[in-house]
Amino acid sequence: MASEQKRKITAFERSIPDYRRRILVSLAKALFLPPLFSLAATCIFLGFALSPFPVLLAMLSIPITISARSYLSLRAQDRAAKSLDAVVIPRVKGKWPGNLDVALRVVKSFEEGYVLQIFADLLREYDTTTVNTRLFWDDQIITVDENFMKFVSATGFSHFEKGILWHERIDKLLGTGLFNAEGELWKTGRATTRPFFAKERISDFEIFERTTAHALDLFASRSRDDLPIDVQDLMSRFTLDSASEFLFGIKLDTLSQPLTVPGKVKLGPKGSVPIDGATEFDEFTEAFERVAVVITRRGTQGNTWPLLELFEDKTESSIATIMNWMEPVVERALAEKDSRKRAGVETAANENVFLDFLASRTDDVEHIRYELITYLIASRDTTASLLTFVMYFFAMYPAVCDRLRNEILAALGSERSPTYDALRNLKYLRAVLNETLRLFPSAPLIARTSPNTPLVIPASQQHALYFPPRTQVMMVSLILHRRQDLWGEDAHEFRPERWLDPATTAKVDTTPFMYCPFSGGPRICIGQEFALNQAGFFVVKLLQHFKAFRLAPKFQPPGSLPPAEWAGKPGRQGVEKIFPAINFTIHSKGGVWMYGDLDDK
Ligand code: HEM
Ligand SMILES: *[C@@H]1O[C@H](CO)[C@@H](O)[C@H](O)[C@H]1NC(C)=O
Ligand SMILES: CC(=O)N[C@H]1CO[C@H](CO)[C@@H](O)[C@@H]1O
Repeated sequence: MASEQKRKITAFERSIPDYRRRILVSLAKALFLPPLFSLAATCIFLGFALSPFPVLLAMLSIPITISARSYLSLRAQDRAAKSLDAVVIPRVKGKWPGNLDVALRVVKSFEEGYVLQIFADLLREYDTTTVNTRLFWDDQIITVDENFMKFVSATGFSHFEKGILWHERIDKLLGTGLFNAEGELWKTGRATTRPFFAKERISDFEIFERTTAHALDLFASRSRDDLPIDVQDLMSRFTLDSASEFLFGIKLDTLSQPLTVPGKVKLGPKGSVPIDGATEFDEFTEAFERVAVVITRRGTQGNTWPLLELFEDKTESSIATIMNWMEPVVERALAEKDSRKRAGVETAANENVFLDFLASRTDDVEHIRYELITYLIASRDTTASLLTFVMYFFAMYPAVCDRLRNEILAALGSERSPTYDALRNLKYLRAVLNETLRLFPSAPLIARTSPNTPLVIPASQQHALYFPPRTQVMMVSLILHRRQDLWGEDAHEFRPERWLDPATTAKVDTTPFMYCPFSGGPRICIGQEFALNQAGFFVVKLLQHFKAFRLAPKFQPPGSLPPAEWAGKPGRQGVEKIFPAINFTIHSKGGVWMYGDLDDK
């Protein structure tokens, strides 16, 4: 654990509402006010008689108030919907108060079930593509409806924000960064960074070359020793090293740190970790990994996480380490800009580095730091997840691997690196990436919160839907991407060939939100092209050197293989050879251990 570090509080941070206050106020409202009122009322009307009656009534007043409030708010919603000529979103009706039984089902499914299956099940039970879970008497919308998602992300974009729950969890880390910003701040941020992702810049593949070679060397040397490697770990080092290089101009060089050893790992928060618990990353990387774990945990705990952090903000020490590490890096870039300016040089020496690009546009150290950490988070696990699942599919479907390999070798031979244009011409490669992101979209859940006024949402169902005010909606692309009514009977199968069928691409073109691994609308992933280029580049080099892949289930840490009872279940659950899980991004429990067969030309 990092020692207590001091850091400067940023200007942005001073505007963040205090999560402790929010949770204490809502607890007081739910747990203390009703009994207090009830006691006061009994005293006033019955006098101070010492009897069990007022106490009993005071205790009962808590559930009574909650139920009454919930009942009144639902009836008010019903009336509002009617007056707006919309229908209410189907509500889950559990057996226990507050749908506690459903909540337990959700928790159990997140721990032991197939990834997000619980949501697919609920939607099927209510025969709908949008449902209101009403967990703990709260509106919480889940949707896999392409038109609903189009409204939230694109046509009705201006109505939605990331919402208070999101900001409470993550503001301190991401601050004014693009991923986190709202309104005008977001607009300016987007316009400023947009040019960095222009075609000229992302066609320069030199930055991918060295890191790719390094990662493939590690894989190859394992293969020569006839040992498996955890490709999920390999890919997250690969993407962290590449991202830090193009973002900060600094190599974190996690690929040079000792790899996890086959057979000597246990389950970690997001893959395999060494049994003896030691990783040897530098201070920054450690803090970066640690803060991601806390923020994800906050997400899975819902809006009650502040209860566990009443006395200590568990992100504080990691954020201090991260910010203190970045400050001199940013200061140096700004100083270099100033000295260039004094020397009369107009442009930055190397605007291929995001930091220099930002430094030439603003002097705001705090904002630059927030942008850097934002882009590191947004680019790292997402691309690693895509590449990990591509390799998993190569191992599962060797015919796909062979076909892609033939395409690559025919176009580029076994050595030549692809250019931007060469990549674009590899149609089957793009089909494989598309298909992988269809079944395993790296960021499978996107949340938005509605404004203070109710909305009417044009959905695919016959009638427009009433959307309650100040309510969160979770858009679940993973389930949407597997809907048989949109994708056909074989929706659960990995079949890249579907993308070569003009009927599929035509349908995707006319129904854009049926496929949205990068989201859509104004907040569509700004790094989409970059990610596809980086992933495409890596896959080309991979298949130039390796001809086949085999999973190594014996090396998965205990508890990370699909449970026996999954076999024979419908959809992907019945065929999966790994245990997909989500912790913000999608990954494989315990990593993906596999052998690679080198092509010894
Ligand atoms: C396979 C890789 C990737 C996938 C699947 C992916 C997916 C997504 C998705 C779904 C969003 C929308 C999130 C939301 O609105 O809540 C998003 C936003 C974003 N992505 Fe990506 N991403 C990937 C790679 C990257 C890369 C490589 C970068 C940077 C170089 C990047 C930078 C961002 C940023 C900055 C945003 C926020 C944009 C905004 O709010 O305006 N992403 N990404
Ligand atoms: C891949 O998906 C995109 C939609 O994101 C589509 O426009 C494109 O045609 C697809 N390409 C291939 C080759 O599958
Ligand atoms: C499904 C999964 O891997 N969940 C993990 C997410 O991260 C937390 C720690 O932050 C783990 O406890 C979970 O097991």
